[in-house]
Parts: sequence; C-alpha cells; structure tokens
Amino acid sequence: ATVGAAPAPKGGWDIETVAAELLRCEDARIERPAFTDEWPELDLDTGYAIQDLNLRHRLERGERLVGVKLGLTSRAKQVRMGVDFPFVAWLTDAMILPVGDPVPQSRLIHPRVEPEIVFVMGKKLEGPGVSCATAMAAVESVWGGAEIIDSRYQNFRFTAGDVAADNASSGAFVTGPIGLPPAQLDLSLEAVLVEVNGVVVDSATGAAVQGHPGEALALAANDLARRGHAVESGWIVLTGGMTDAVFAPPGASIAMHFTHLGSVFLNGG
Ligand code: OOG
Ligand code: MG
Repeated sequence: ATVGAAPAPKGGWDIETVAAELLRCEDARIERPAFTDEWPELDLDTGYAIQDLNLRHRLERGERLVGVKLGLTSRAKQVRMGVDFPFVAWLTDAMILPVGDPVPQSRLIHPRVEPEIVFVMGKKLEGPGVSCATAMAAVESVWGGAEIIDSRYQNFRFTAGDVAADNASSGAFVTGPIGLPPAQLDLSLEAVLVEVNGVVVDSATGAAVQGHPGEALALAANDLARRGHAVESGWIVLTGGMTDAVFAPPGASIAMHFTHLGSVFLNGG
C-alpha cells in the first residue's frame, strides 16, 4: 500500500471535511492519525453523522445499501480496540467479496480478518424496544462469515467517534457455504475456530457476541431507530467479530471453521 499522512485542511475539522477525508483515505489507501487527536469533541453521535454523510456519498457514486454491520459486540474486540461499547455501520454491495476471491489487497491498507455470525433478514425489524427473541423472529437465515476490516487510522488506533465516522473500519466481507433457518441451531453454542497457515490461533462461540448474536441484531435495530432507520427485509447483518481479528498479509492462508455453518477460506492474495 502507498501509505502516508494526509495533510489537515486549514480551519479545523467538521462533519463534511472529516467525511471527505475518510473517503479520500479509503480510495487512495492512505492511513492517518485519529481525528480526535485534533478534534476531541468528535463523539459517537458526530461519528454517526459523518458515517451517514459518507453513506450518501457511497450511494451517489452508485453503491447499493445491502445491510449493516455491528462493531465491538464481543469482549475480545472491545479489549483489543479500547472501545467498550458496540455500534453500527453500513454495508454496501461494494464490500461483498465473492466466495473464493483472495483478500483484495490492491484496494486495502492493512487488512485484518475476523469470524462473524451473519444474518439475512426475512422481515423488517424496527426499534426501539426490540428484544433478542423479536429480532431472531425476523431472521430468515444464519450464515458463518468472515469480515475483512481495514481501518483508515494508523495501527487501528481510534476512539468511538473516530471509528463510527470510519464506518467501523469496513472493508469487505464474505459469507460461508451454509445458510440455516435460525431455529435449527443454538447460536450461543455455535463455535468457530480461527486458523492461520494451518494453526488454530483463536476460538469462540456465538455467546461471545453479546451473549447471543440475536442480542447484537436487537441492538442494531434499537440503535438505528434512534437514527431514523429500521433493519430492512433482505438486509445482511454482520453481528460483530467473535474473536480478535487476525492479520491478513499477502501469502497468508486463513480459515474460519464453524460447527454447523461450514468453513470460510480466505487466501491473503
Ligand atoms: C472496528 C470494527 C469492529 C467488529 O466486528 O467488531 C468490527 C475495528 O476493529 O477496527 O467490525
Ligand atoms: Mg466486524
């Protein structure tokens, strides 16, 4: 990657300039320091405003909204990233990685991969007041998946406001081979083994994600309600990394083995 610090515009930062800078960094594969170093008032809601503005920019350039992702729903992720609450970000069709494709190194800065439980929604789910049970009743199918995260911040160092603004380090995601109706498995007990170059380096069960990934979906619906949106029928929902993410350099061979949802294989390219 061609990586270098981006110069700050004169006159300080605001929602528009941070949004533009984040998309520029993404498109040009530039990593930069956290904005809160210079703009400490950039809190979670300001971050969401920046995220929403960049969703508009993504749609304007022809991308299609396909769902949402949750960030930092597991303790493993919260501890690693130093942000101790979950949040929501947007998924567009540009982030879908076809099965069998390698990690798209040519458009990423410093990709990392994490295993996730993925939902495809069968019904619209609208907060507030959504419970895990209500959320799961709106799910059509459950999949294993791998998210390739790629923060625009140097060394993935950020606060909650920075990372919400950066669309939760969105990069790409791939889904596994098996989709099951949610009643067919106990998601809190669904396990995953994370394998890098033939060595199992981490493992978790769905309970790592808010006790049950359905809780993460409920959280998404309730949080989006605050922002004037629902989780729509047909959407894809990434419920958040079950374990810490692993580096995905060229040449790496990564596999996520789920108990009932099959294996997701990712070549570092
Ligand atoms: C933030 C994105 C978090 C997850 O699943 O927790 C995320 C990051 O770790 O850079 O996608
Ligand atoms: Mg993730």
